[in-house]
Amino acid sequence: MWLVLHCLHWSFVIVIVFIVSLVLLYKFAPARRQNATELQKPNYETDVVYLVQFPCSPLIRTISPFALKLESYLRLRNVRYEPVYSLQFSKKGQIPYIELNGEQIPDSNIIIKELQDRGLASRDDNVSGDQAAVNHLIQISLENHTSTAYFDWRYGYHMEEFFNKLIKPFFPEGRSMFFFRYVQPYAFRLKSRMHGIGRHTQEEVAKFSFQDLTAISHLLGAKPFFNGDSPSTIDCTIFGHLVQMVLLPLDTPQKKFIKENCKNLEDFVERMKLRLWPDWDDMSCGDCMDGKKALSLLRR
Ligand SMILES: N[C@@H](CCC(=O)N[C@@H](CS)C(=O)NCC(=O)O)C(=O)O
Repeated sequence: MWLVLHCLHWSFVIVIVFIVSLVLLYKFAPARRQNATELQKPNYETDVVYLVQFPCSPLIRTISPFALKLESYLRLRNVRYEPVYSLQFSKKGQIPYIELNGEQIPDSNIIIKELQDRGLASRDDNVSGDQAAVNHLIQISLENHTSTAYFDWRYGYHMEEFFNKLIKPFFPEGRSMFFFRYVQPYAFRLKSRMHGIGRHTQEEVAKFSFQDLTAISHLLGAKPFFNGDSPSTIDCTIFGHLVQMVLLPLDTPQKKFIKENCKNLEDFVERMKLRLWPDWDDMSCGDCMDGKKALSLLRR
């Protein structure tokens, strides 16, 4: 028995070391590092925000809640922007990022602050100190807890269906897609485990996310938007994540929970779509990328 456990333990360690090596090799290969600062939109216009994001996906616009938050925010604040579709990650190794006057700025939260500091986007007005504090906590919960729960479900355990429905239609084929499809499930389960949430059963993880959703639904109540009658930054953040749960064409536990228990969140998604995304269907279809693909994507 001890020997079996011992062997299991070591085979687990070997598999993990193998996966970690693959991930590290992939993420930090010299060519990748070199490309990270290459402009995805070299022929840019002054003060136009070029939003570098993944190729689009059917029904949900993008698989990245962070890119959807940022793009919704740019629309909310009427910032002049253009999407650039790419699979090239930023120097911090993530998507989305922006290119502004030849400079790359990663991370949706840093970008929003930078745009405000540079006078390219207005700040939220009419948000009290208490509301701002609650908004901050909602954002932190969604970005560091709820999203890990629903990512764990889709990337860790339902990748094949997710890949066929959301990635295959408009993403190019190639090495990174192969990696995403076949290695990411293991890499994500390892990531969730290191995060801590992945040490629980899938049922428990789903229940944690339901608690977050119940709290968010309670905070919205009967209001049209989270801070009152008109949308603000936090609405864009929440919208980005709710789309991943409500509109994803997969039977996720979070979608079922929202439909059965948080009707106001489902209505909120539709309200945000009407307000900021009258072109939602067009922007969730492959043709919207015509003329807007980065060279790095076309080269693949
Ligand atoms: N804090 C970042 C999070 C961005 C993020 O996690 N992006 C994901 C795609 S949705 C990513 O690039 N993941 C790759 C990785 O973290 O290695 C933001 O707000 O922009």
